[in-house]
Amino acid sequence: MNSARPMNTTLFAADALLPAGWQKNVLLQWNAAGRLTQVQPDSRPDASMQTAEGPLIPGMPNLHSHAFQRAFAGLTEYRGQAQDSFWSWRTLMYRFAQRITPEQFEAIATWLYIEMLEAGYTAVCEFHYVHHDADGRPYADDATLALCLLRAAQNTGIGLTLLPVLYQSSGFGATAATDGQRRFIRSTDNMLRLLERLKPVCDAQGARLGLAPHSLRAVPPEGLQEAVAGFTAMDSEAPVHIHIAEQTAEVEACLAWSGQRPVEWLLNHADVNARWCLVHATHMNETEYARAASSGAVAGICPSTEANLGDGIFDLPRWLSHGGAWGVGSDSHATVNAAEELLLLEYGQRLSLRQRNVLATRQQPQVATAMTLQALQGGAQAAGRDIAGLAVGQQADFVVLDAQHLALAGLHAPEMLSAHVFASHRTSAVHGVWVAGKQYVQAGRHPLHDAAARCFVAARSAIISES
Ligand code: NGQ
Ligand code: ZN
Repeated sequence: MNSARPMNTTLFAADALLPAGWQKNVLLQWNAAGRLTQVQPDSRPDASMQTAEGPLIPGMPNLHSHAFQRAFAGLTEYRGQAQDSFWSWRTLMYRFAQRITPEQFEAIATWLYIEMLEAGYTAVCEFHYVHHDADGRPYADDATLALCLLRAAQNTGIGLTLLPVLYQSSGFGATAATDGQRRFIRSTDNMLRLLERLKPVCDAQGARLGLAPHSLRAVPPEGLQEAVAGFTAMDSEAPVHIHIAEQTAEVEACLAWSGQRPVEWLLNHADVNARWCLVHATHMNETEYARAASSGAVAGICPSTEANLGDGIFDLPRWLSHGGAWGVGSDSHATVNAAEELLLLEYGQRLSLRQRNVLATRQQPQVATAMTLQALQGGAQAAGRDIAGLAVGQQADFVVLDAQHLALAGLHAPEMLSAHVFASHRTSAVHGVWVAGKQYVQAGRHPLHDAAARCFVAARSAIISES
């Protein structure tokens, strides 16, 4: 299946957001491999050239996704016990995860990736941990569910970083995994074999293969050390993602186990560097902020999920004061919208600091512009792919906003992006979306939108009706 339009290799935009900021009359040109070969401001369109319908912005990488959870969004927004929490949500999520078939898994991911493309994401890092069948037995082909994700990315056009997850224990101190975790569990050797099996498949479709030790709760020290070492021997630059310090109970349990906080423990026991993405590093002390930021690791912030699960607020100004890189993920997909994640992230900072325009910088006073450029850099680094924006050599991944959309009409380009992020509107201003130089979204819609939506609803209905 190929859902892209015929190849056009140039586009002219009256306004485009380049790494150094907004530029006028930008000519973009890319090669057959979808890499930018020219990004030329102050150029003139010739009559034959396709022209963007509004401001052109780089496509946003989504650095953290558990695709199957999209079908679970909205299903736990009721009180189930005296005090619901991350942990009570997790119990329900496990129950949901136990029932999904490979066909349903692929249908959910396919629809989700279409939603992402239509919402301004051009790449996704899939933190993939449902490996086995409903009874916890490996599929005849152990890569079955990973291949569903690869096909979903291929069929929709979104760029993929596939992060198979190592999951071995239910808590600190290598406590045995629970029955609810039976679909997730693998030995370290088995994990390395899966990575070897997936590497050529990823390479063939331009996906990046990484590794995700789930968390310090789920991976004992030996597994962490051996898996990272084994994978590094296979690819010394590939991304490594981990959930860390998301909940205060997790910090306390880590202290009780090791005398160290999770981020502190990780920095003391692993070679954390620019390959790493620390997902939900929400609870750090000052020393951890300083050390983790200067390791070069990306902070993976998932504003809508972190709000939905009651995690806490990441101190982004403090992280930035130490030179930290960051990006956004949609994680449980309570929200699937790149602009809304930026909105929620800035609003969390405003609410906690009682200030406005917290994430503006001296060079870039426009908050939405500053955040887009920073999240793009961090997201591209976490994805381990050349998707860091509109510069020669990077992949031609970009989004054109509709300058005629009511929220944007009559504004200058930087304000159009501000309105897109902050002047929330019932309909999106995302108009066209290109990945590797191919257009996958036209007039706000992906060609597979209707068919994929139907399959998603059927899959979700079937899963729910089993309960
Ligand atoms: C996950 N999600 O793996 O889907 C986790 C919950 C856990 C988030 N952390 C499970 N948001 O962390 O144990
Ligand atoms: Zn997660």
